[in-house]
Amino acid sequence: MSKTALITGITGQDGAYLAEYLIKKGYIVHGIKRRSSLFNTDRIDHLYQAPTVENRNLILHYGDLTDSMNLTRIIGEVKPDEIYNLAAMSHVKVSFDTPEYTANADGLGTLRILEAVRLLELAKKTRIYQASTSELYGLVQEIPQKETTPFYPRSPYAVAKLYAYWITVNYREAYGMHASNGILFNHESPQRGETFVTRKVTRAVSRIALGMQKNIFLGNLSSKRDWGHAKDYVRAMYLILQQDQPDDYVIATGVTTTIRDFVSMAFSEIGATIEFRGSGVDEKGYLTGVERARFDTMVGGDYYEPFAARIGEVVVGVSKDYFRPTEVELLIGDSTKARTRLNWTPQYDLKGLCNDMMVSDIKLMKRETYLKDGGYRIMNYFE
Ligand code: NAP
Ligand code: F7E
Repeated sequence: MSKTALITGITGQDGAYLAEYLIKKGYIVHGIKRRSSLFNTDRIDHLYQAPTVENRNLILHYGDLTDSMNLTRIIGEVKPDEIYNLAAMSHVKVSFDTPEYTANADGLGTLRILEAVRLLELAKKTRIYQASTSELYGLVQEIPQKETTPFYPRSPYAVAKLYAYWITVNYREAYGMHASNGILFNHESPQRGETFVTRKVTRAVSRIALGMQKNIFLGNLSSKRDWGHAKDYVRAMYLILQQDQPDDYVIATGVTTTIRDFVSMAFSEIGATIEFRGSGVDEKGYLTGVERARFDTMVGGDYYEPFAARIGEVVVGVSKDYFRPTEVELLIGDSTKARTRLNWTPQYDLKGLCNDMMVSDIKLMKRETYLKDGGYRIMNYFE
């Protein structure tokens, strides 16, 4: 008998990778997607099966984490073996603009799922994975951060996720539910949302290389993140739910890097070197050189001359618009527990991740016509 999983947030980065992973393992996957005035299923279109297909292994339901009755009905109908609660308003900076909604979706949304499972008397059958986050550590109390490190959230997003973390622990202890938190550090991929910093950078560097954009403006270049690949991290989610006992696990690479160094790394993927000069909002990144062979391989010989002509120019700027009211300056995770108990190890290092994203974005930028919708996409750079 195939196992049945229900994924909230299936249209997001992690939801899409997890759905693909579970389907390959023989699962029947149900996903909750929000109604949108535009198509919002790009990331899972390759997995989609029309309702007319018999014995489907991917079934989508309309729903929302703010709608208890909807969630209870879906969980009651699907009676999943496993629920992966990945849905969230996941952008830290946007959470300062939409704090109440973020608390409702990210905090109470988790409670709605746990309570639905309990009321439907599925507590003994259904295992629950809660998408917890390294943002819980915020103003870090220990370096590196592990499962026992005290939390100190620094945004409405993180505070909402703090509630979600503890309500998951509470339902586990109060009702004996198999409910676990994955405390995942930042993970990225070619499917990463365009307004998170790594993807913003790989998209922009690709467009600069192709002559479609002059420069990129960023916020705090000095904050440090422990970045892994989403493909590795969804594997950890699955492993957490396969354990006999529910528990909480840090998932991280153990390597931390500044935003500034990630920008240099993205440029070096196309053979270019950058030098940063100045400080604070006056800091700028200058294009100082380009290695022809590497550029030709990654981008294409046709684009070399106009790009090389820009040596000496500013390609990276800083804008105060991208700074947050309170920042998380340093994240670096210690995932010893996951590595020993789950036998989890990441396959990608940061260079491999950056290469994967750059190859994908150069291809994507070459394909898309930005004359048509460029304005709209450039607007997104301000988030
Ligand atoms: P993402 O790409 O932003 O995806 C979020 C998903 O949640 C999307 O499918 C989105 O739908 C859906 N969603 C948002 N609000 C919803 C609501 N009210 N009701 C139902 N669905 C809703 O995020 P991700 O990077 O895949 O992250 C997955 C989860 O892990 C999130 O909970 C995030 O907070 C958490 N997390 C992420 C990271 C990371 O580095 N990626 C690290 C730690 C924890 P639309 O597609 O319609 O917007
Ligand atoms: O920012 C700095 C920014 O938005 C990373 C979410 O998946 O991971 C993610 O949250 C850093 C911050 O991710 C820009 O100030 C500089 O220090 O890519 P981000 P995040 O805030 O770490 C955690 C684990 C989650 O749980 C979240 O759901 O980069 N930064 N300049 C910038 N960030 C953005 N977005 N844009 C900039 O221009």
